[in-house]
Amino acid sequence: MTEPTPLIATPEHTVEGFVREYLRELNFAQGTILERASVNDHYLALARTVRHYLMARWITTTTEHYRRQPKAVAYLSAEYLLGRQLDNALVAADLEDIAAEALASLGIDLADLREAEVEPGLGNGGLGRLAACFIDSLATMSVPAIGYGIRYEYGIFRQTFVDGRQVEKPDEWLVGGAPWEFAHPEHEVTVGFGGHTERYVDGEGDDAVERTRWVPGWKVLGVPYNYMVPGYRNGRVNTLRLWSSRATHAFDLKIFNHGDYAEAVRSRTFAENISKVLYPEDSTPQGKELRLQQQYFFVACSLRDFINQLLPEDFDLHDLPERICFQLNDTHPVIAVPELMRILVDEEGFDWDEAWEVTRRCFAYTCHTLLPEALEVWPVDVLGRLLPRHLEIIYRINDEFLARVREHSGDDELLVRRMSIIAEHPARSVRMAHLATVAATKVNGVAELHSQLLRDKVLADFARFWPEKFTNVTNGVTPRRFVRLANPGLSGLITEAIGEGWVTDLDRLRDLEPLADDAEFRRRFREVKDANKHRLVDLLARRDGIEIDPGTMLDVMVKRLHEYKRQTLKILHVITLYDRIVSGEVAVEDLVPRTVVFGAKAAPGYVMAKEIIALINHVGAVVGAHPEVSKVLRVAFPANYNVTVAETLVPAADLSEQISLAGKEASGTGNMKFALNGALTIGTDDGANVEIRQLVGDDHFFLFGLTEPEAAAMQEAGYRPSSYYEKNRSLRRALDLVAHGEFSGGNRSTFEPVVSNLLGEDRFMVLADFQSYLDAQERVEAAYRDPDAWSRSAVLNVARSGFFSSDRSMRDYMDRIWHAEVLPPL
Ligand code: GL7
Repeated sequence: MTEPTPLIATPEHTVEGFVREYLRELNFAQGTILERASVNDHYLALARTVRHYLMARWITTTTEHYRRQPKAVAYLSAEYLLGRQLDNALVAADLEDIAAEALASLGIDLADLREAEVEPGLGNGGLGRLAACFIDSLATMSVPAIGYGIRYEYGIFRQTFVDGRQVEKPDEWLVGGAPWEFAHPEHEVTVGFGGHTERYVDGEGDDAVERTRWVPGWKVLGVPYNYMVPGYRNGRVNTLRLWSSRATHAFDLKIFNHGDYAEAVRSRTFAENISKVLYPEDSTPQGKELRLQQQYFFVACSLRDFINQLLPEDFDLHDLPERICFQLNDTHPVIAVPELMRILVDEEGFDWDEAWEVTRRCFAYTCHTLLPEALEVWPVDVLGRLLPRHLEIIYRINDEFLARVREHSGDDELLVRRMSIIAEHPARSVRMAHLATVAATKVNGVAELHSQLLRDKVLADFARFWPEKFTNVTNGVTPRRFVRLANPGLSGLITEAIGEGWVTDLDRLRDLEPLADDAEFRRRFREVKDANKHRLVDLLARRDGIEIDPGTMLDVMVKRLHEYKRQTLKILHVITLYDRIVSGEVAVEDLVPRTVVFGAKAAPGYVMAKEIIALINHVGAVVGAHPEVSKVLRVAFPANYNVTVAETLVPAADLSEQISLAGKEASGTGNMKFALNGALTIGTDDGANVEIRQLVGDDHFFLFGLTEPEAAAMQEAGYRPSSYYEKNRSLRRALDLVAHGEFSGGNRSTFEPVVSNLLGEDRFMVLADFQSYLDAQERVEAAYRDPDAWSRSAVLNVARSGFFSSDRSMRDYMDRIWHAEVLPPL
């Protein structure tokens, strides 16, 4: 690359400048005029206008990365749950006021255009959202970083309810146009699949070496789509590069040459299927072959792209570890390890040891789970058929690794079997977490407790073998999206009190602590919460036709539907309250009025999760229809919970439900968003809850439930859930109501699977924690009755949660794992 040509000037940062640019977009890109434009025309014109203000920063940042060749980070993630782009870009470019005024001068309401954006839902839940927070923080901190992933044509399904049951609809997020992406077909990458490997002799005489080459059976193309990742007012814009699959041009030729149209189209369909749809399983991969194709497709494209496009032509790949750290976001991208080995050994002529030395220094691995069923495993026949060369490489990595284990452990064959990358039972397969751990310079968990359990349980043999490899980085969330953008009222209040530095230095929230004792500040804090509740009331009325009372306590449980997260525990609490009122045990006057809000998608194939959704909706209907109960208790379950809904819901919440069985939720990040927005947490000693409680203080957190060691010991001793049913009257009554058809029109079979699962197995110990949860809820009620004390606690939650900024997470990754450079802000 030579000197960059000077840029066309960025549009003027004024209302007039904005109007001019906007009208130009409307006329020349949308081909319409103000009077004729549809809402979508307006939205697209607006998006492009905003984008123009960021363009110079983007080009400058990219050019500087190329010129300086700094130590950088490539985040490899199969998911990015981005949320809407417009507002984030407006805030980053400092254009909110200008844009609103400019549009108003044209008779357009910015709020209407915001609503036109369909969020890119290219992720399932916490893991995908975390990736989105991380790239935001990296850009804001001027770290040279690139995100690599997949441009799914269909993101996470759109959830609807029919008779209270989940029905999935395709997420057609691209149909209205995609103004935030830039396609670069000229940078397409070819990716092979299948075929076979062959040995050949390279060179002659003394120089002759035996080499291996992979002859793929078929190929597909990856086309990159670039997205801006704007830093917050620091002049930097990083890149997110998502890959879309296409058939190779050879297939087009075939159509003409052989007239075999059907076959050509079939091949095309195969290729295009790879990036067609996001797998909707959260924490429980189904081991589908297409998923492995997706994984290999995007990492092969990304490595090739990094080497060909981002490194200078004369770059010596021996120096790769000085230039990049590829961060593996869970096991999904781990096939990148044998891919880099293949590139170095087969294509670049490295000898094996040299290649391994480079590879192992280039990767780091984040594990995001503790559930054994979430650890990805690929049957060797699937992997070998799809990626024969990679399987050979994995075998060799394993052989060399196990030789070292034997050397160190004196042939402890049980240990060798446990640590092997290849599992023999129930079927011969590749354990991707083992491969990642063997290859990575560092392995991290995502909260203190999780990292500890990784070291002690899930990866204990590895932690003994390589203690220095293991570290923790507690997750974080971006304060830009989840406070500054989502909660303008609170943001204004904070800025007024302590200045605006907190947006990029969240530890400053500490300065709010004294204000928790200031009655006037608390009053204004309550005013903000109240206004946020009214915003939520409007949203739910408009979007879902759900009516809620802003005068009630807002008790919120939003996250994927999973048994380990224990939405059933929450609904059993609701049923208990219902029962107590209906049976006359308590008078409605004695209860704190609450609205319990759920938001949750279930993986389409996860039958029990879908039953639980139906149960919640049915309980909600009965509760809402009861003349007495509904005075103090309502259940709202808006369908299709997503990032956009979270942005209105989280700031309105009073109570945050984080009630997983201890030792099961790796971290959680919703828990952080709620605390930062001044909700109090009712939670178990699990994941990042532990750290939230330590920071905000026991008096401002409602702890309940078994600890991880207690739960483990109880399981060990033989957990018998029915004993709780027998002992605990409230629990018995609640479960009996469900079993007897109270919420299913008298039909006893409807929720039988849920009840018998709880009574028979109850893998996540809902019944064991039930009483403790009820007791904690009584403490919540008592606390809520004193609004002043409650808001004091809420303010302290905000003031003490600055640690949970993803900027801090990024600093920790930088110090402990990446050691990348930081560029000066522009
Ligand atoms: C998850 C964990 O379940 C969640 O606790 C964590 O906060 C998140 C980000 O680290 O990662 N692991 C996982 O497989 N999914 C998650 O959300 C889908």
